[in-house]
Amino acid sequence: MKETKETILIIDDEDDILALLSSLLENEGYKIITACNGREGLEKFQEHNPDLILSDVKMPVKDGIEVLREIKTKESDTEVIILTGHSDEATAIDCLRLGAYDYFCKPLEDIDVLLTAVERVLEKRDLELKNRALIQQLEEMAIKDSLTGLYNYRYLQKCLDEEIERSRRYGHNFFILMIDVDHFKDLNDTHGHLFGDHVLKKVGELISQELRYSDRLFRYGGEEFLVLMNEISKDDVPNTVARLLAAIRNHTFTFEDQKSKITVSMGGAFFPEDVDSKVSLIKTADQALYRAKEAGRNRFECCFELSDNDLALIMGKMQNLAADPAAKLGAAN
Ligand code: GH3
Ligand code: MG
Ligand code: MG
Repeated sequence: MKETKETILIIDDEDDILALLSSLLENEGYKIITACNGREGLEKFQEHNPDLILSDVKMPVKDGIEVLREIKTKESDTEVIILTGHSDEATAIDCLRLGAYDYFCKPLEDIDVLLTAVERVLEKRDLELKNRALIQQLEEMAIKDSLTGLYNYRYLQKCLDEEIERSRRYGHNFFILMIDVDHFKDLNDTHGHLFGDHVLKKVGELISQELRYSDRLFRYGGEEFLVLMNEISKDDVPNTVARLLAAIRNHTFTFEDQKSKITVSMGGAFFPEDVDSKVSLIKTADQALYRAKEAGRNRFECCFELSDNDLALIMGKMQNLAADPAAKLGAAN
């Protein structure tokens, strides 16, 4: 008996063929589902998502070719082997063109040949699925940072190039926010590098929780993060940065038996309002971040004017949230 339990759907309008193939393949350890015409076959396909279909060609209601066509247009991973009468061999060859793996003429002369084909096609499918998962994993690894799971610096460069291109072509603007953990070196020195690693992962999570679906978060470098935001106006900035500053300031980082609180500083810049190239965009946000550090940390700076009201909003919301971390920001307005 086979150990793996792949599912095979057999579609045929001849009861004795269904019975024969079911018993043979069940004996090999496969899980068998049967259908007596194309329409029922497609219903069972939807319901069970089988690994393989063995399908007759000439059947009432819906024939094997229609079954094959529908399955292949659904971009399904299900393989198909066609069973047909000798008089229909030309049609069976058409089925190969439509994506069937193989075909066999009935009556089946050597059942072992069919069993071998079933085994081979399922092995091929298994290998293809594993390869696909591996490629997906490699693609993820190429754009993600291994510690935080956030997008990495290399992917940021690509995204910025694309955003700038989009902005020039369609006139959209976008905003970048550089975020740097304050006195992170001291934190490492006091609590150890592993605690520092935990804080970096958690900061990534805390920032993510405050972002919208369309925002993208990157680990820019050691203890620096960058948020790329589309569809944000200058008026939205104070609210957004206040939320982020507060979320981090109010969190107590706990790892093993150690606890600590941290703050972050932020610098922001809009493209194309503030700058005209990727280099100047990064430089401008970086300079704003530097000014936030110089001004005492735990704050936000940018190169556009923030009104006194905006600043009061940022500080006010931070204090509100510090007093009541559960408070909703919107309520402070
Ligand atoms: P400032 O407030 O001016 O930003 O001071 P700072 O101490 O945060 O900045 P500084 O650039 O002096 O130090 C950053 C530290 O971040 C130094 C480096 O060892 C640490 N660091 C960088 N990457 C990692 C990491 O992956 N894990 C840990 N635990 N520490 C890291
Ligand atoms: Mg720092
Ligand atoms: Mg830094």
